[in-house]
Amino acid sequence: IRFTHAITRRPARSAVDGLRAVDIGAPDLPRLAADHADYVAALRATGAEVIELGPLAAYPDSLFVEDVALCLPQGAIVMRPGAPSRLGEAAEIAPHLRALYSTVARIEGPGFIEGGDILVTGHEILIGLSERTDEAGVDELRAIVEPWGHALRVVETPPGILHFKTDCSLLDEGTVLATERLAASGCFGGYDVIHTAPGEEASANAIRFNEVVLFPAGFPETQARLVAAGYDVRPIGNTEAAKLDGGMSCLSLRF
Ligand code: CIR
Repeated sequence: IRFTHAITRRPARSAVDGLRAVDIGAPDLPRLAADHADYVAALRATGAEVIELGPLAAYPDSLFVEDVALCLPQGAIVMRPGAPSRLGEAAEIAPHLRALYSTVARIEGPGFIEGGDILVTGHEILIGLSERTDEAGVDELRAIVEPWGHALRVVETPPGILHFKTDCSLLDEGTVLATERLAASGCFGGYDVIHTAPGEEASANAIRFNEVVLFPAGFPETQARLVAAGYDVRPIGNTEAAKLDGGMSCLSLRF
């Protein structure tokens, strides 16, 4: 939850063509850009250095940088996205990671793994298998990070949920925010869990970043639960990224 850096990528105009499970219309580009700018400002306000990468027209989903890498203290790992249209984003992020890290590993395949399925907590790395992340991808990641001292635990992302972290977030080393449907799978044994309020499942994807919690605006009951638990909540507009199934965690790499 303590970070000195974040990497973000500004949305391209092609974001209107981004992947979405249910089409409720294309994101409004000016609003998407404004929300993205608010997000970057909130990260910067904590004192972190935010590296803003330029838009990539060829990759409509490239604003969701979280999916293409995993940043750990020992090094960075370039992921291998399970969405064919996103595979090329991995090569785009790699040089930026090499500029920041002396160790940059890469998932070579044939497996797939996306950062949205990976929750790094105070004592382990939780990975949800999903439509985007398979056993072979996890095995390859394990071979890289176990020698670095990380324990991996593999769980299932419930069907119909894009990524494991679509439905959960880390609030502090031992506390998660999660939907009831995900917590019901039993994957958070040993953690304190704050549930999203009924009907506010779309607010489960938040991020703890230094002293603040970046949280999608428009989910008052869940926000009140976080405030009552003592968190400093910064609501950020997310209506447009949400049309592409994106949320707070997807928009940055944090390290
Ligand atoms: C996708 O389907 O890949 C994008 N439209 C959304 C990615 C969201 N990323 C995340 O949850 N980490």
